[in-house]
Amino acid sequence: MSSNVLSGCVVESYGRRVVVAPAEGPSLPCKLLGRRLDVVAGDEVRIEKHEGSDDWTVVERLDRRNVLSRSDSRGLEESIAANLDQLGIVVAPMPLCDPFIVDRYVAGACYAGIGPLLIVNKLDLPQDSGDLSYVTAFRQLGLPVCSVSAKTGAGLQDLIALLSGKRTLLAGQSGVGKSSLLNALAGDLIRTTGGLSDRSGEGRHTTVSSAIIRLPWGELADSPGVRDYAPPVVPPKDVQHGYPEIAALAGGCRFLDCLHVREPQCAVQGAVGEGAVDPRRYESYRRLLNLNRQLDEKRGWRT
Ligand SMILES: Nc1nc2c(ncn2[C@@H]2O[C@H](COP(=O)(O)OP(=O)(O)OP(=O)(O)O)[C@@H](O)[C@H]2O)c(=O)[nH]1
Ligand SMILES: [Mg+2]
Ligand SMILES: [Zn+2]
Repeated sequence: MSSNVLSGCVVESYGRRVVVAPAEGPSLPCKLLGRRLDVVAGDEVRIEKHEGSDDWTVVERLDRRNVLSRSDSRGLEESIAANLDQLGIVVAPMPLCDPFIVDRYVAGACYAGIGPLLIVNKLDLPQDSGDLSYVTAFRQLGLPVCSVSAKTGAGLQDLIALLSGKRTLLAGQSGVGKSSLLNALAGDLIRTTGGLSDRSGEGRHTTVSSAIIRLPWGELADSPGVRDYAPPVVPPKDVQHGYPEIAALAGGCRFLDCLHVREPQCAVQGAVGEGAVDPRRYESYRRLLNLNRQLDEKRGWRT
């Protein structure tokens, strides 16, 4: 039996169903061959269609340059999107964002070798709509930070400069305006947006799938809003690599395997005491160290 074979990039992902954009021609809906194939938006794949059939099947995933992943509640690693150049972490004054989630996204991006970028949306809202004071610490870290309004278009030119020539995944809590930003940047696009819930003021989890949009100046991926984000489990000694300002000090610690918690002559604890490391970020590092251990234990119980 003869078959057609193509390769292309996964531009939309709905679990076991994906849409693949081949190098030429229209995008094709495909199903995944077998349960074990881990394929997400951004993956390069090989697809096949058998003679007489209308259905394309993803038969193989090609090598990944990188993958952004998360831990599920059992500590198991789950891919989010692959072959990214940048992670755009979107926050807004409303709904109020948890800076610890931003920290963990930055950590997840660092683990994966993907550059993080902080996008502060809803610049048009009054100054007192929500506390954004945590943003300063990220600026001081040297993280690119861009303030924009998807509604008025303010700051979008600066944002485009940061996104140009790159594939960026937009991630963050529900309702911060990821889909609105995509629509504003892409002009007449199609991503559905939703309001905030009247009762809780949280987002409505409007977007349910990840999709990559190809624009003349770069590629942008929308993703569903999260309630929380936990990076994949790593060895305890590597948690610090999610906090570049902490990892940078580790060379000054007495012990090579210092976790910067209770060890004597620890350069990190010293720097926190002197105010050279943001105390909230240090607290966040310790929380992730704990979470990482808990998830590792859960993962261990399964195997
Ligand atoms: N004032 C103001 N409102 C905005 C802005 N951007 C988005 N919104 C509103 O915020 C709400 C949520 O926007 P979405 O784009 O659906 O948010 P999302 O991050 O995609 O949410 P999920 O898909 O649920 O993760 C909508 O009511 C938007 O109109 C902005 O720049 N200013
Ligand atoms: Mg959305
Ligand atoms: Zn230390």
